Amino acid sequence: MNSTNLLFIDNDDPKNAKKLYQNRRKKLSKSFDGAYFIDGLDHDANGTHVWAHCLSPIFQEPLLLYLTGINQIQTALFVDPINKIECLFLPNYNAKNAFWDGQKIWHDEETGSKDAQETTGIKAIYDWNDRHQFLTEHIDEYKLKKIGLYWHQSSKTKKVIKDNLYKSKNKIKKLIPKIKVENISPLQWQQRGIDSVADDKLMKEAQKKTNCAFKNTLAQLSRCKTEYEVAGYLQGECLRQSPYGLSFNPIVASEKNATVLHYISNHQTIKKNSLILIDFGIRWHSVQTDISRTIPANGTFNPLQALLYTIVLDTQKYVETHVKAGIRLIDLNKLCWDYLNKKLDSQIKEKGGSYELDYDEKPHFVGHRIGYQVHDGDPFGDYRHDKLMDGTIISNEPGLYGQFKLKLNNKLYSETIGIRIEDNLKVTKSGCINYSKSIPKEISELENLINNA
Ligand SMILES: [Mn+2]
Repeated sequence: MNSTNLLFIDNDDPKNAKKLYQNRRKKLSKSFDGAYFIDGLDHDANGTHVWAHCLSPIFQEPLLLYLTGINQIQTALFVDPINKIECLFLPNYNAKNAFWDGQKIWHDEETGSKDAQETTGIKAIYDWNDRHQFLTEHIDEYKLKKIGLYWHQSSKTKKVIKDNLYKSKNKIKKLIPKIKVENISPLQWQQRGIDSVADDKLMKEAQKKTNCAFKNTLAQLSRCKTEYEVAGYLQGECLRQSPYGLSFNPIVASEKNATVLHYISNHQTIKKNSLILIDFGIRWHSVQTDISRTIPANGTFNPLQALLYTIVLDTQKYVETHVKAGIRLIDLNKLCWDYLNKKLDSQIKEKGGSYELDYDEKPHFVGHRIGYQVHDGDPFGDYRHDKLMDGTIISNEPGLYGQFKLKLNNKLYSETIGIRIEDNLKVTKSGCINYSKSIPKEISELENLINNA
């Protein structure tokens, strides 16, 4: 199996990939102390919305990817550590399907699923369609008392997300009513929190690629009259760096559009004197980046833009000095916005200026976990209340959104502005490693890059 077909993510280390995934499965078995079953997706994004035809090089549920590396739909995993059984459920070989969409990692009776065994290192391969029958028989035969399943439920509010994972859980509960079902969600999030990426090497490569895409886009900035031209160069540059594509739809928002946090329409004409907020990232094997930079469209920050930008940049640096294992994201969040709001008072209000923010105190969280999902961690954000662990990757992304007025050098400046600066950090025992530190963000660096392109 050639990893470039993206079906088995070997993290550029084909020799050790099987071992990596095996160790993760073992670790989860150990902490759960029982059998678990992870049901994958039946169809990809285009299968749910047939009209969408979206570009989506990542197809599978992130936990299944994390435990197997298999990036294809109709895949499921069952691990029973007590009886030493580990099996994969895969799509049944189908010549017509292979003709239309290419090879998959198949269950293939004719070859004894040899390809799948060799690729994944898992010996027991079954037809995806037989997974429920298999579970029923296995539980009966080995008299299992409990099974671990995976679905999204907040441990704080008990709220659930009624997606395919939830439906799969309900189906199994109905099918095998006598077995006790436990949610392995908290355990796997904990494990993924300190082991969300294969290693530092990939993340460093990913950041280097992100940096290239950003700099190459800056070099084209003077040719762009619209946000979508910038977005076009940016996406093209990202895709030139990685066949795994972008981490998410990029945001290219000029002037007041940057005050819309998830502005992705990227359709407007860029005014010459405005700032452009760019939020984007690439995927590289299992690793993802999530970077924001705010740049002057004409290559120069005006004095008020520079002042506001510096407030955000100083806040980001201040937050970074507080990141280390043991602190919680909610603590960093408080530090961040207290610092930024104080700076606004001392540098705008007390200097005779005025401002109006588009929010009360905090526009968004200072950061989030990054892993197999670009927004990793439980989707309810319960993890923000937990102490950060050594090895967790987080974003550090203060922002400022609103209307600002200030007289500087005897000239009144007025700006409707959105500024966000985002880096990716790895939490360590003594502090953090800033993976994104070489991606330009100082005012002089940005101005030089744009003007000397
Ligand atoms: Mn982010």
